Amino acid sequence: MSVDSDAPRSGSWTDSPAAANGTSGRSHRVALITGITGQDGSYLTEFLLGKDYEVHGLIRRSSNFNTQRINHIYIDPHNTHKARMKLHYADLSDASSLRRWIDTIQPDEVYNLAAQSHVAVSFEIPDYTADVVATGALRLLEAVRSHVTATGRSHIRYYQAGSSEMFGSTPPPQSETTPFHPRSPYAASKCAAHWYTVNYREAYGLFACNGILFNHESPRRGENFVTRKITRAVGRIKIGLQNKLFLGNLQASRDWGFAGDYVEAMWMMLQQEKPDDYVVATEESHTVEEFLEVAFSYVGLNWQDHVVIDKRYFRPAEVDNLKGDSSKARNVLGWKPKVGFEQLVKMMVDEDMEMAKREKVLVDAGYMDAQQQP
Ligand code: NDP
Ligand code: GDR
Repeated sequence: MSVDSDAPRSGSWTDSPAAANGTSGRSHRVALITGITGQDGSYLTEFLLGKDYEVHGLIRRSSNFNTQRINHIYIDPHNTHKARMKLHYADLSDASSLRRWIDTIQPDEVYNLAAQSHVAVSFEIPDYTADVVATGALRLLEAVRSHVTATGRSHIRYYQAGSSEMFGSTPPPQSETTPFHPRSPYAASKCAAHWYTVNYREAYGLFACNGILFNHESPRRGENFVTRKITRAVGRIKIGLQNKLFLGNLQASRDWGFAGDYVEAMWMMLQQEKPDDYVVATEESHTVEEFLEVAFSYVGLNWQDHVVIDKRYFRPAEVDNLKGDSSKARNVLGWKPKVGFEQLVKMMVDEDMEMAKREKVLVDAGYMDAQQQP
């Protein structure tokens, strides 16, 4: 996939003077997404393209392709009439790149989804996590604010990807009024990003919203988050490519929903008359052990025969119990989840069974080592 790093400074998708004043003269609404290559970025892009948006994604340079989750919706930018998703190199640690792309793209909506999003990893690389998750959000807010000041495009709307991890050790149910007590460098950084967003709303009148999203999963979930780690293992164990699954704390409880449902809530927040903050959750909580039970038994396996506890997957400080109260999002936005817990687990297992079957073909043909596991 090629990245349009040489995008025009003016062209069919840049703003007309009318749009600069807040009335869009363009035929499509324009969204800018950071973290477009991630789980949520891919679902949000599909959702916005379905609503006839033009979608610009900022991607970071990587030595390997990192666009697997959006390859299926990519159309070569040379095909100007059809390509409505465009990619540009930038990084949340590089303020100049953020400002440049905001000025060039002139988006109507900005979704800040980029993050070093792994809680356990944030204990290993706390400095970097704070730089991207906390200061990165500040850099993007500042790029939007200075763009608005320079152009008068005050209709621009900003979404910040907040997290239930911010509640940390505060007991459930957690709502917008529940105090934060973060338990990791990641969660503390998300708290900072949350308050930067509130501050830019109050200080500059920016239309800026925090979505406080509880865990959401899918077949596109990163393979080192616990749900996907489990469903990948279920597929591989069932097909005979793996026998053991090493995990940490099985008693942690999470409010797990489906990512496809949650990106809709992000969009809904930016369609309201006034900017505000919303909790998005299923309002049901399950332990990791319960997830194991549903996933393994679905394919006729007993998880106790395969799971081994490994201390290395325990965290220096754990978040024991998350369960959201999303009544505000349900009442004000009219949002509610469509996919329930069991349906989600089975959807992930089904997809990972298919992936394991494809892997088995490669292993049997000698193209892949069965030990190569996530
Ligand atoms: P992922 O980890 O799947 O995706 C993170 C994205 O951020 C990737 O596109 C990644 O790029 C990009 N990224 C990482 N570092 C940088 C950087 N320095 N500059 C630019 N881009 C960067 O996360 P999710 O899709 O699951 O989550 C989306 C957002 O929502 C994140 O901010 C996460 O913290 C937050 N969140 C997620 C929840 C969940 O349950 N999924 C719940 C609550 C909040 P690359 O592909 O190159 O790695
Ligand atoms: P979380 O998700 O930390 O909630 O953050 P993760 O799936 O990593 O952990 C959930 C719970 O499972 C326990 N656990 C393990 N976790 C992992 N990753 N690997 C293991 O082997 C394992 N064994 C047990 C963890 O201790 C934890 O209690 C996710 C991310 O998407 C964040 O970006 C987001 O903000 C929050 O969800 C809401």
